[in-house]
Amino acid sequence: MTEDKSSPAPSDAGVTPARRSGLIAIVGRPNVGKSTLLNALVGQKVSITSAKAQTTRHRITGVRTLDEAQFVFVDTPGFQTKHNAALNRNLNRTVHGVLGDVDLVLFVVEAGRFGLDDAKVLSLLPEDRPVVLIANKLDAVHRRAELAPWLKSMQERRNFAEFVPLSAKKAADVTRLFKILKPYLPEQEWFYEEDALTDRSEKFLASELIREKLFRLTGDELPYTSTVVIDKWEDEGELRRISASIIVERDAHKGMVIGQGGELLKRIGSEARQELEHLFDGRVFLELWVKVRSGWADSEEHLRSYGYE
Ligand SMILES: Nc1nc2c(ncn2[C@@H]2O[C@H](COP(=O)(O)OP(=O)(O)OP(=O)(O)O)[C@@H](O)[C@H]2O)c(=O)[nH]1
Ligand SMILES: [Mg+2]
Repeated sequence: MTEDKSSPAPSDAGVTPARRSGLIAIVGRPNVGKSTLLNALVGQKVSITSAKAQTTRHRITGVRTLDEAQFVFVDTPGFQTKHNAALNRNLNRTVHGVLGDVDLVLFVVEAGRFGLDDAKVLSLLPEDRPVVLIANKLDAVHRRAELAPWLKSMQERRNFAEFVPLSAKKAADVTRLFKILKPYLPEQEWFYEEDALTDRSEKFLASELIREKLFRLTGDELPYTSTVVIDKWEDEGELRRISASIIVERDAHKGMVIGQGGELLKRIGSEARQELEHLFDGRVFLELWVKVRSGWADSEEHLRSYGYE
């Protein structure tokens, strides 16, 4: 519970607006920019992003409190329609789980595009909740004239509460989005402290940041079924000593991660370390290993042991 410093004295009643708070799910097919949007809304990176599809694997809560309103956003994995491995079933379960108890849904698509995979996600959204259509990557749309008929066609797909074309990478667009969303938050007490950013631990954020560098620095040959686990974590005053393993499915993948003369693994480690030091505002000693566990992404047991809910 948040300490209630700013609630009005009885004589002020009616002057200070009542507190609002709500749970807002961010859903859409892979790679439409959900996590980029979450980070922009929170004002700090709490969810990793990459040009590869299927970057996000967990539900990640990001919190932003502005005046009397606390926005609790939940980033979700891009909903899978193609593959059916245990990992993908797990990701889809996560999306379903989040949709159960939200106040509002942000359905993210790429502006000007609506495919079968988008339609599949739309069909999962609860009928009885307001859904805001976010048409992201507006900066990448060169024929603006075609957007109006596209938006009109979107109106026929569902009774959307709002239509918001934007770019998650433009600060002014994100500010505008807060104004649009605020009226949808129910009047109720906040769930988090005023300065909370996420419900995730330092350990989780560290493993995710390493995975982000892995995803960003390796080519498309490395299948998305690689993951990162933290093996050891020691705090020595300001210094964090972290030992982590990158888990891949095959020996050949191990070589891809390590690179010629170990160069790539070094770069993954050094970029991850720099970002972790910035995030934790303290020194980090990071040791990285690469291990082969064939079939981990297809085994429910392995998934659980690697932290998949
Ligand atoms: N041009 C442009 N690119 C964007 C924008 N938002 C996100 N991107 C890019 O789109 C790619 C995917 O972004 P993510 O935020 O990882 O997408 P996601 O929907 O979370 O993807 P998954 O977690 O894999 O489902 C990245 O390369 C982003 O930089 C935008 O507004 N404009
Ligand atoms: Mg994501």
